[in-house]
Amino acid sequence: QPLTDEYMTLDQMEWYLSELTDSHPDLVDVSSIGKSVEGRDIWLVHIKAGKCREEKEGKRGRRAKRMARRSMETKTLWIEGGLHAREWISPAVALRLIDNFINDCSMSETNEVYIVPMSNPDGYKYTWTTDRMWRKNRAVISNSECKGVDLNRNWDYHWGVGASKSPCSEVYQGLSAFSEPETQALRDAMKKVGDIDLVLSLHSYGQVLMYPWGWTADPAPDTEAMKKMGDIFAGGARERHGSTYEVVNSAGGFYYASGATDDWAKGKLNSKYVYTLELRDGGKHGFKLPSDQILDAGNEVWDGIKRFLNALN
Ligand code: 0X9
Ligand code: ZN
Repeated sequence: QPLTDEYMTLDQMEWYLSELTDSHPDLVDVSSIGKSVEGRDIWLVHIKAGKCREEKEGKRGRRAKRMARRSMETKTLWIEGGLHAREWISPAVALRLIDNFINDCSMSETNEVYIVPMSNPDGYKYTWTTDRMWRKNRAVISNSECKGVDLNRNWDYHWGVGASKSPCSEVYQGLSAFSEPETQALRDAMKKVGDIDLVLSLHSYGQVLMYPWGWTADPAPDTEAMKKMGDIFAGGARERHGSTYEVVNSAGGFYYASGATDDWAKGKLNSKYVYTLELRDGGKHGFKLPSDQILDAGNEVWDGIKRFLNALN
């Protein structure tokens, strides 16, 4: 089943993911890493290193695999999509990246790839049924009329420094760090993988690639390396359609905000390369990016990731 040029409903995404394992039983593993507030599964797609060529070429592939492995070190990457409900291009691009990694063995043969295309299923569902501009999850907050925690303010790294304590705010941080089952599930799954070289959190919009910290403007470890590799990503992403992605520090170039995936991945997981990527567009359509841009948006990010991974090796 090929991906279409339309945004998928949550049900369509789940069908798509379940078919993936049927058609790629050895290469792809899809597992639930936990449940949302309303009880929906959060799916993790693992595209396993060293399986792609074998699946496509049989014995011949196995030989090619040994050759490829000799010259390259296996890297591990983690891509998080759909944390913010209204940013529809994020899960759409995450799904395209899954497709790209499965079909292009030059990347998946030598890299362990983990992708969570939809991290906030309740919020996403809500944007289809009720409020297209919903951002948070759908947590019920005691003693409040308002619902939802901003899942990108709920991670436990300098939590509470730069986010809202008001449940009615769009950037409500929650009652405590990791109060939400969605962030707990993501945290536990990332810790289980452990050694992750590249963490990429997909958001929209603005076409900006941000490196930590977000909670302070002080430089994070590996800042120079993250900048340099960020520029390599941006160079790749620009090639196909001329789209520009600006590489900036979160707090310095964007705004202060604590409790995001990126700061936790940098500060607690100690991944070397950590980014939040604001996808298309620059502001013309914003969160309501027309679906005829999904393919181009996905392809340019794929180009950037390929450049990035090739430069790492
Ligand atoms: O504010 C956010 O959560 C992200 N932007 S968005 O428009 N998609 O909501 C940016 C997060 C950047 N990282 C940190 N501030 N740590
Ligand atoms: Zn976002």
